[in-house]
Amino acid sequence: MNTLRIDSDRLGARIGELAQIGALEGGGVCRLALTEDDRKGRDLVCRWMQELGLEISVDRIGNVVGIRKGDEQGDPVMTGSHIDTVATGGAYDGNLGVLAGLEVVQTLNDTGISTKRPIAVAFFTNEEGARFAPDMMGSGVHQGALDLDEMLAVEGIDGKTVNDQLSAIGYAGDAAVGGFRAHSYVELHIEQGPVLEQEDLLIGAVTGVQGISWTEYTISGTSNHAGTTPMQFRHDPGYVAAQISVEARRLAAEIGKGQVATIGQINLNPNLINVIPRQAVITVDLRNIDEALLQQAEQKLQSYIDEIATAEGVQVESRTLARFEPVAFDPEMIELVEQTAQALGFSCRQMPSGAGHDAQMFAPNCPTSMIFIPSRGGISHNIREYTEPEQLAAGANLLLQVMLHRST
Ligand code: HGY
Ligand code: MN
Ligand code: MN
Repeated sequence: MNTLRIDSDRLGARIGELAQIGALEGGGVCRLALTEDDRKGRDLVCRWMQELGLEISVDRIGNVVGIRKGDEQGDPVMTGSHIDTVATGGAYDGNLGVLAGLEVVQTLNDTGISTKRPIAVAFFTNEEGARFAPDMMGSGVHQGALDLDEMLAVEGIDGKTVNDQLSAIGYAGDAAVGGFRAHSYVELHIEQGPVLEQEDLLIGAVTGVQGISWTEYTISGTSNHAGTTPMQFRHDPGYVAAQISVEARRLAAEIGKGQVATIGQINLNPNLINVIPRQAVITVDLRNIDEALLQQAEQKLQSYIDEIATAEGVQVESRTLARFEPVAFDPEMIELVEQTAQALGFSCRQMPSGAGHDAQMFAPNCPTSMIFIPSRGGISHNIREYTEPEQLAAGANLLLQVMLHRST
């Protein structure tokens, strides 16, 4: 194993500087996709890419790719992630993968090491899907899994479209989408779960990503007076939304085998204490590593909703916001991550990802895997998200070695 190592202080300083953009009072980061803060974050990372001599391209959905030339032409060995966050995000989710990629480049620049293959570092538009669904939007378009025009037309939770907001922040690029191919893709990311910490391990060699199903249900009933309307005459969307929430939890327990269900949004209209709601809008996030079980969860929930809607005399319209099947990463890449971790003396285990990632969009098109490092308390999508500097450094050093191996 060579003695090349990243500069962990420099990596930490970049993570800290980027986290200032969209910083929340009391900690954490809010940098929702295609907002003014996203623009500022993009500008900063592009400046760093420029300073590192990368050749920068911006594509039609705002993905940004910086390429370090290789001795030979050809598909690059690629890394990257996202710099958009959820509204109550942390400094590491996504950001780490992009900045560790820049740190790999700077380490190679500083030591004058050239690689046979080009190296690419990217950040992808709207990985989170929190403002504009689906998640992994930019990487999905970049790799041809999602349609550009459909995604540009997506309206966000604030009624604005991707297309408008992309132009508003000045990142509607002209590079084509869908055809970019990497030689291989490896992404460093915090685990965002409790496994590595609980097993006192440093590295996760990620085997794949579980299936994701996001559905929005709009429930329409009869608004009425809270005091004068006898219970048997009610058609209450709020009550049906509450039942869906309870059933989703029960269903996850019944199916088991890693099935998860989350009600992230419930909006009532008019949302007043003494008015039976006219409408309720609820979102359901179902996930499972097993596609058949995920379909079972979807079907069982839908039948339950049909039943209670009839009983309550309300109408329910459903809209699919995201649907991605489980993805398996490349066995050779997984083994490379694992063996390189062991060669570096890092404890390591293979594990699937509970969260969606840009890497899953590359998996059908090139050998792909991911590197996980621990999340303190297994916490993420929460302002208390934290990972130790030594763990960040280990992840970035492993990324350096894996990318060196693939590009020389
Ligand atoms: O939802 C997810 O799994 C990711 O954070 N976009
Ligand atoms: Mn992420
Ligand atoms: Mn996330």
